[in-house]
Amino acid sequence: MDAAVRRVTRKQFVSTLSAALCAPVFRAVPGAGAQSIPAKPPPGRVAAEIRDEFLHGWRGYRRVAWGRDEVLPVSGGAHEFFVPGHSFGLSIIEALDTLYVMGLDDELTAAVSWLRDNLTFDVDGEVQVFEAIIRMVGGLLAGYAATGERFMLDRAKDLGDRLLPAFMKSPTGAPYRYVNLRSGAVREAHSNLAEIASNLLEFGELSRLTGVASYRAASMKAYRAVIDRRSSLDLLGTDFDVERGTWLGNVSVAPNPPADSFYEYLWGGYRLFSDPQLLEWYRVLTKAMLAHQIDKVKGSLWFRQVDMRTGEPAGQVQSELAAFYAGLLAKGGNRETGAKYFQTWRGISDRYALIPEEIDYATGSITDGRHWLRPEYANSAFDLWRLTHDERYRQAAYAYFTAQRTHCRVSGGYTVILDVRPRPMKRGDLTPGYWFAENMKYLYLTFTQTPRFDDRTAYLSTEGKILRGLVR
Ligand code: DMJ
Repeated sequence: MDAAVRRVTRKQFVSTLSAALCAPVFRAVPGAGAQSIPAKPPPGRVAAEIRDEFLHGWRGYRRVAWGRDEVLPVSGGAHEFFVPGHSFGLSIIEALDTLYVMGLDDELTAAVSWLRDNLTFDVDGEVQVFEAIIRMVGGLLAGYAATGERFMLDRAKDLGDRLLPAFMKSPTGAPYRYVNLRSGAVREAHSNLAEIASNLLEFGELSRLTGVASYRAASMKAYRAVIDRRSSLDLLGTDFDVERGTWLGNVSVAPNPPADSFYEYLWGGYRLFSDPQLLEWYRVLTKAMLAHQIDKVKGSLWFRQVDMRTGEPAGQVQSELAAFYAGLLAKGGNRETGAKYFQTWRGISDRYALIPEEIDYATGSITDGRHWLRPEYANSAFDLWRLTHDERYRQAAYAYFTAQRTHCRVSGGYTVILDVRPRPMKRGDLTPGYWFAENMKYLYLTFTQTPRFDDRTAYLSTEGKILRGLVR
């Protein structure tokens, strides 16, 4: 899948908004309602089931796509995520710390050995800066924390050095979207919030571990470039010209993509590096979002799109990717609002079994029926479980897990779904790397305790990388 397809742009939002006007009203899909999930799923048994399913997907990848970026589990093919014709073994990098916490040590040894022998970033190819940082820099840092293998830190640093020109060559400090790993040539000044700032956790850790300050400094400069241009209501736009330092449009789509992890990394950055500036920014921007964007429809809580200058409503579309925000709100101290937002998504999960990519909550219609094996809902269930130990979050996580097992499991692993409405659901042919990094890790850690994961100190990135809290 093309990298551009994965993130929902504001342009896509506008087009789905108009498409939604002609879409049918929400109807329950026959057989899609809440499954009979026990109120208290037995954690030991469930953790074993989750580990088994992770292994099923992993063995599918090993069998036909070992060393390639991502597996196509239905056709038995593979594809490269970043550079056509060149593999970084992305799924291996994505899986490292999941293999570790699940105690799959032989698999981890094979993964480490493949990376040691094959991974190089000296490639004459262009990568998307945001994806390279959250998936590969973050994955290697988590792999280093899990194994102590120094070469992983060295390669994370090498990659970080090759990505830095995207920040350094920008007049504002907000990074260009693409960089050539060998030449340092940059491209695409029209970026967005998530891509500009979802690097502070990885670059901050890289600075901490290497003693080189420039990575974290670059991330902070990128944040400042955008936040200094907030509106008088303390709202941000979504798309941003990193050369001119101007907004490309005035609509705040947060917490939807492509704004989502911009907010996640303010809180995460504060937690990891104790920087009071990040806490202040998080508080100011969150207060404005809660004041202007909350929308209550038939007992459910959503976040509407608004004009950043006036707060006037500009849309009522919600992406599945926004589901992460329930957990973030709770972590940041807005526990009740986070719990209500999670409840909203629980309703969608119960209705369709699997959460579709995008819905128009005003008309009650699906505007994009795909289910891309995304982890955001499981991520919030995990965050809320860690904070509250309320069994309802385990129950929600187990329902999500069993629905994926029912609808997405194929003999070659797990696949994305093209449409969640028909029965049987219409299947695609891809296991995204983040399925190995995120879904199965959040689910597993929701149901089990392992001495390898210190829940009190752990902090996970937007790609589910355990940057702090792994114990060797
Ligand atoms: C992942 O790469 C990360 O969770 C990112 O923050 C958003 N998109 C995907 C999963 O949906």
